[in-house]
Amino acid sequence: MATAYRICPLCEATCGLELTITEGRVTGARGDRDDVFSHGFICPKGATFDELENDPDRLRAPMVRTGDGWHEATWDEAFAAVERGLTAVAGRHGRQALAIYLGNPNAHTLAGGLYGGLLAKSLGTTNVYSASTVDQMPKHVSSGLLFGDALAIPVPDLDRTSYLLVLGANPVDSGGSLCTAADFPGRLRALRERGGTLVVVDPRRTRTARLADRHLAIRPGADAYLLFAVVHTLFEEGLAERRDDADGVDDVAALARDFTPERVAGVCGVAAPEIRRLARELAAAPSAAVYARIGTSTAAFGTLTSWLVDVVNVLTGNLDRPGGAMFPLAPHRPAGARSRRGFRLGRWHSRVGKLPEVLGELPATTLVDEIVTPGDGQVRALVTVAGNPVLSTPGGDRLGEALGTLEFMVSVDPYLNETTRHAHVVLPPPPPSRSPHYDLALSDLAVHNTARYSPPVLPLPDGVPDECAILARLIRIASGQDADVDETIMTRTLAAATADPASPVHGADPAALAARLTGDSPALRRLDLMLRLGAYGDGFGAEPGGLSLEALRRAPHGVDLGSLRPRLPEVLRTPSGRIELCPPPIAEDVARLRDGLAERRATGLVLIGRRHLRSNNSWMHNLPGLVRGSNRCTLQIHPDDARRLGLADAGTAEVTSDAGAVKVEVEITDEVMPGVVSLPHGWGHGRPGTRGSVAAAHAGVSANALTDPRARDPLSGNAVLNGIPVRVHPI
Ligand SMILES: Nc1nc2c(c(=O)[nH]1)N[C@H]1C(S)=C(S)[C@@H](COP(=O)(O)OP(=O)(O)OC[C@H]3O[C@@H](n4cnc5c(=O)[nH]c(N)nc54)[C@H](O)[C@@H]3O)O[C@H]1N2
Ligand SMILES: Nc1nc2c(c(=O)[nH]1)N[C@H]1C(S)=C(S)[C@@H](COP(=O)(O)OP(=O)(O)OC[C@H]3O[C@@H](n4cnc5c(=O)[nH]c(N)nc54)[C@H](O)[C@@H]3O)O[C@H]1N2
Ligand code: SF4
Ligand SMILES: [Mo]
Repeated sequence: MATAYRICPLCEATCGLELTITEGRVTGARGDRDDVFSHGFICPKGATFDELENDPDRLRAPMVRTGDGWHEATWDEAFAAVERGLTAVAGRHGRQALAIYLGNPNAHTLAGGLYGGLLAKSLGTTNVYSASTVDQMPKHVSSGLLFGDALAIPVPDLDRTSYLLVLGANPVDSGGSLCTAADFPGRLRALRERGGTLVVVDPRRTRTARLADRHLAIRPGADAYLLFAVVHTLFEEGLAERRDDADGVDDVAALARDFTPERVAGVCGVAAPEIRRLARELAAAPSAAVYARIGTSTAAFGTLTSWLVDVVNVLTGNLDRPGGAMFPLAPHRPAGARSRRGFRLGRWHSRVGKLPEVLGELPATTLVDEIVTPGDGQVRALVTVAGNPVLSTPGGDRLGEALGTLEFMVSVDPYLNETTRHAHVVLPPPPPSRSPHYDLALSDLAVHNTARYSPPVLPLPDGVPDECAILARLIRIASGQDADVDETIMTRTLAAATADPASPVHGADPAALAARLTGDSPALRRLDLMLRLGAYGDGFGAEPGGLSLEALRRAPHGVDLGSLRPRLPEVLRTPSGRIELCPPPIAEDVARLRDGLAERRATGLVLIGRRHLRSNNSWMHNLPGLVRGSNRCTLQIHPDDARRLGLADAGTAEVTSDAGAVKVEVEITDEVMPGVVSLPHGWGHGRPGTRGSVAAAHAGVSANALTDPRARDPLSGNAVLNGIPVRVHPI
């Protein structure tokens, strides 16, 4: 028996795990007490890491589907089939007929971070889709417009703030998102223990809300109104701070004029004095941060809400100061100012719906239109990597049918699930213990700067590629070029660094530096390069004691790089070099919000989602240790609504929306506010051709049969997943 350390890849909290290895298998997992970031914290998902590793339904070899079903294939056979499939479609219909969907776990793997974007580019198509447009795209748009960098997302300085306002997030169950913080519950308790205040705005009294000083039950979709009224109050009461480095403050004040607390109270279901109190408390607190997440971004006003969060942080003087909302500095990022390229939206549009591009992507909810609508540029082949859009995106069932009509589909995924069952080739990455790990995406969002690297804990069988190698090979196939993508990138990076007078390697010989990179794969050499040229790097010797891959190998519990530090103006990439507090595309969208004030309120029920600690989107329902216990795919409804509709607890209800209908078990609880029902997403298993015996026995229904694929936030193209009008009847 041996122990090994590995960062958990299952949610954004990135806990350090201590794995037990017995006879070449992972047989147990617990929290690594010495981990510099998580200090021993673990949740039930991390604790079932061994079940995930050893799941008998997990694919161990590539699968190729022919007329008579699925066959195991060698890696060479499988890649050859992919090459034939993609080349044939591109030859017949052009590259625009190729599409790619990148799913959420790409944010949690080294492979996704290093190769996901490159794979999309290598296909030579604008049909690029990802889970970002059913998630956080509004935040990218608001950061892009405010700060000039879509990836510059401020996070609440959780450990030092004295006031935290949380909207539409339930980090006690989700682990936190766009705010990487292991042991979020402990950090929230610590906030209260040091005398700080926690306020949670959510239609449900979640486990996070239960930790709070106050819980404000808001009508779904109304957060932009609430925050605008906070902004209004800050100006009206002379509480708004004016920063020297922000433009557009007066324009924001003018826009906020109509949104008085009294006018928005009805829309929000939150009383005007409560809203004024929020504004006053945020302004008066020694430090404060507003943090909003998926309940606010997967909404019709997602971008406006994401923007207002940072507007409040700016106006209360809390942006970029300790205890406020701050910009992390990840170890693989170089410090210092960068070019002020700014951010542009809508550089191209989708063929069918004419929807604008954002960050090189089109809305995931329009992928189905591009597949089913004939004409030049119709999508005929699809690559999916770590995604299950059939369950995860609105209109998923229709998408599933459309996938069945594709001429070719390849999925990089360890499971045959609701999406990958439609593929012709499935390429399974090895279980996580056999791949190296470094959090490229999530280190940019961490509430404390650390550097942590996990080498593979167990060796790969001979001839089996890890996910980095799988994606690199797909890039070679898709681009039709033999050039090594890693070499190209490293050469380019070193050439730029050695030519840059501000770089520690200025004037050095690029080839000599390349020869000094360590790591036994191209992916790891690229990581080494990023770390060494990064903000805390060794600069290839220029900064003794600095970071490198080797240094991180010697620190299995990670390296602590300290609390977040103020970083303005270096993060700003707006052409003006200033914070653009009132960007024109956002200001224009305020008219839509204002119209909503005048609209007559719908009086029926609306649907929201929810997450459970023991679940992870659509894909961890096959682990017995996680699905054990009572049914979790229930429709939560308030006792008053249940009584009115004649619904019984544990009875069955039919839920109908304009998009579809499901039959589901009823759970009566006053955790949800009256007028709101809640159903978790990611269920609806047990379909023919899938392989997940445990998941099939806990099938549930898909919430995305009810969400409407046409409902989007116009600026970001993000799907609206909450606040869906529904009708509920007992069966
Ligand atoms: N256990 C577990 N952890 C996960 C995941 C999982 O599926 N399971 N998924 C991961 C992923 S992909 C993500 S993106 C993150 C998400 O992390 P979070 O953003 O924390 O996600 P949720 O737990 O869904 O919390 C969203 C909250 O928004 C509320 N809400 C719904 N509509 C509205 C609204 O209009 N306004 C307001 N103010 N609130 C609203 C819901 O009631 C819910 O409590 O979690 C990640 N972590
Ligand atoms: N109604 C509703 N819908 C939602 C949401 C909601 O709150 N409500 N949340 C949305 C959000 S925030 C998100 S992020 C999306 C998620 O949407 P998706 O990313 O499309 O879906 P997941 O369920 O996360 O599926 C992940 C897939 O990755 C595979 N996988 C797991 N680990 C790996 C790995 O290491 N490598 C590879 N190659 N594959 C792997 C799994 O087998 C699974 O097939 O769902 C969205 N859908
Ligand atoms: S909280 Fe997230 S990172 Fe930590 S053990 Fe659980 S799933 Fe893994
Ligand atoms: Mo997500």
